Amino acid sequence: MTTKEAFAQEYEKSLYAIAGKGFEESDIKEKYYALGNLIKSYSGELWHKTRKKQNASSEKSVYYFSMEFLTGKFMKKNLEYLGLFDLAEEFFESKGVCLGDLFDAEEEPGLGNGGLGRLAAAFLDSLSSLGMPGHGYGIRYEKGLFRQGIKNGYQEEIPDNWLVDRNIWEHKRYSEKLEVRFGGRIDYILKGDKYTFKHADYNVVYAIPYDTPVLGYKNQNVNNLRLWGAESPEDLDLKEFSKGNLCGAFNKIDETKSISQVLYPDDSYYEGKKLRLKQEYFLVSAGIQDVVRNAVKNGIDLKSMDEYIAIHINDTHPAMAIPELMRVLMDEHGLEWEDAWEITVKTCAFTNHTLLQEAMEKWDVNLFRELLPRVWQIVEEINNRFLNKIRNGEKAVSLTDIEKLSIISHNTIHMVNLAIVGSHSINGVAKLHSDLLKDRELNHFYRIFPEKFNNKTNGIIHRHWLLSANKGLADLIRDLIGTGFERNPIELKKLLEFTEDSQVLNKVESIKHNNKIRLAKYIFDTKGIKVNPYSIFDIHAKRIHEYKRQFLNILHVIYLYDLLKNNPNLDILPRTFIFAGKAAPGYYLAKEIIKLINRVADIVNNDLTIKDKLKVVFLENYNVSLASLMIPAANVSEQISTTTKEASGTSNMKYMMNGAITLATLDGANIEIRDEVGDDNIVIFGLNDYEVNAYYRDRNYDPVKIYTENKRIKNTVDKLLNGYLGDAFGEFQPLYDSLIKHGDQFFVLGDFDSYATAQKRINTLYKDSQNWSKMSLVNTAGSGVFSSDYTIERYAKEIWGVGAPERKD
Ligand code: 26Q
Repeated sequence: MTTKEAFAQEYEKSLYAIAGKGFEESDIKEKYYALGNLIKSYSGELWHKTRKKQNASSEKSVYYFSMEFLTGKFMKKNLEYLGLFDLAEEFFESKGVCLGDLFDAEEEPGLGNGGLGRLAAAFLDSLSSLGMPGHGYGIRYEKGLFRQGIKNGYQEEIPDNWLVDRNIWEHKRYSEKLEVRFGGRIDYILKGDKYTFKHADYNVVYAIPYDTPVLGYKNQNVNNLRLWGAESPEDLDLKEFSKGNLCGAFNKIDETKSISQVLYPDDSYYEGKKLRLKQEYFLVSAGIQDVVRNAVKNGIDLKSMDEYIAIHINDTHPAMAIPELMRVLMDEHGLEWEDAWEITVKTCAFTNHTLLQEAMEKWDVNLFRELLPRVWQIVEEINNRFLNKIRNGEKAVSLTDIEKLSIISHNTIHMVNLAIVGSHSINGVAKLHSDLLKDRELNHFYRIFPEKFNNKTNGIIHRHWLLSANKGLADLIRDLIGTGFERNPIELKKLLEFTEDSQVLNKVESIKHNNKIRLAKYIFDTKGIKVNPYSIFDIHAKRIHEYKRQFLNILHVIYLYDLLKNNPNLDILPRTFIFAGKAAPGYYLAKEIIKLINRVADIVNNDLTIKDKLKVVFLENYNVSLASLMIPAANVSEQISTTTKEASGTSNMKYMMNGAITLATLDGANIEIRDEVGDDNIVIFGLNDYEVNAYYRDRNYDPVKIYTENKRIKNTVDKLLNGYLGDAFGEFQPLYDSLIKHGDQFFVLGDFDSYATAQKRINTLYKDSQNWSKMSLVNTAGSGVFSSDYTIERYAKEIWGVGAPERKD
């Protein structure tokens, strides 16, 4: 693409343009901006060409609507995808600067909470890398997910001011701004013999697009991630200003801007907050208006819009895309209800990411109607027509079913019902999850619309988690099976030929060891804790939640520690338990779990009598960058959610790809991982879905009985209260109570023995290092099926009706 000399010259120019400085005078941030700017000049031309090609073609485009896109940093990825990484590295090395320092200068956009946001980013990457026209719509939050600090063992939330300097990757396109309308009233106007609706007295918010190029992997394709920022059309209030009320003069502007101020930090608990509703409608209205505007500009007849456009709704958060598309088609383009409805259902598809009842979105009718009067009317009409249809349909539907199916009931709008009724497809994100949706949670809908339900197991970007994050392993794989797996990760299966090759197995072990040394250094630099890279690195990193059961893990650590204290010569291999993850700021018990982990870490790490056989580390501020350092260093991947609670999980796939052994319940995609690698290469424990469901059904789970009858469990749990952990003020009483007084909703005690046995098995397996490396290699070999490229190919074919380019195998 470019030569070394040309690159050097262009970089010099870019530095002048960005900073007005030469190489020696400029600081690291300026060097970073200049390189970002240069990368943009390369990708910009490809972006332009892609757009031209897409606008001229009749190929169907996908628009992925999501309240979250957790992209991670851009610089390293863009260099890799343009094939410029080596050149850039060489150039900066020759100047005595480490390219990694430029990567460190980039602020990481934290525009997502966890799995759902990361999946959205993976899908954009795959769409672009497969050369498909697929674009993202989201919100440009001024403040991303809070940064996590730890003070006295407790989580501290620090605002994430990621835009405080500048974001070199985005392009503000003010001239393409759109109006989003809130509040006001609806007037009915008779035109001929037809009533039309006129929205009056509303408040306007400007939606300003900020575009970021999404590069495909070495394929010249560049798609778009369009994030909307809210601005006020009003200037400061001059009346207030001239009265000297400076604050009052800015009130309205501030209120408007607040829509894109901050990402809600909850990922599993829903609260009906007005600001969140405003955010969701803001995204949906701007996005839908933009899609339709583009379609019209490209000469698409809106009556056949579904042949050219697919809209994907990432969980219910953007489900108002359905009534909003109806509104735009009818009120702005004059379509009749029936036509608009047919187009809407054919265009929209929806993914569900959770079975947790407390995470289901519901809106209070009064709040909704006041804020979105026209959308409310449309939702009400959708519901009336739907209920009429099923009442008069062929299938008999009971009254209880009608109540469950209704979009509106008890003065509440049920967003999942709206999403299903208004889409042609609803999918879960792993086989078990999709089956539970059909058979249990949404069975009432499945009986009416069986054809809408399908499964699309999640996927991950192997380009990031293997090629980029674990260069050592990627190089070994290239030596063994060539480069085909880079574009076709299923070829990783070829590694199975080497499972008896001790030279290869030794290399697998030494690559893992080097990754562990790298993580150990980070742990020492950030926490001052010395960990032994020869110990088993056992990692549990994800959002902190009762259902993800970090509590079970740390209770087991307490048990192990006690065993060791009583018998320092106990035959166990040295183990380092590493945790990371953020708790929702309002989630009291999750924060207590963090405190407990840190307390146990303090005690264990400072106890000389156990001879370094146990270390516990809590790494702060888990994000994509930290995950990229941790995952390649893991020997054991903790995927221990209460069965049926984790819809899929995606970190489970990243760890196996990097050769960690999964310690898991048969939940979410863990089941599919087991199916890939076989029972010998994974360690499974715990209640299965039948047992969990039977407990829920029969209400006969009795944690108090387990506690009183099982000495080992009682001894361990009692340590939460009896001063063993040096807690003078009954600090851990709420955690104790969650098990003993409040019914242990997540079966921590029910699974404890089985977990302890599984951990013992890990210990035994690790003793045979050749066999462990073999298991590790089998896991990497089996990980190819979890590439998000394949997931996207299935969405394209089975949901969107988009022609994915044929694979050349
Ligand atoms: C909803 C309303 C108000 C405020 C916040 C929210 C909200 C925000 C984020 C609700 C849920 C989320 C995120 C959910 C999530 O990340 N779910 C995970 O999705 C992954 C991708 O499919 C799955 O692998 C995980 O199993 C699932 O937990």
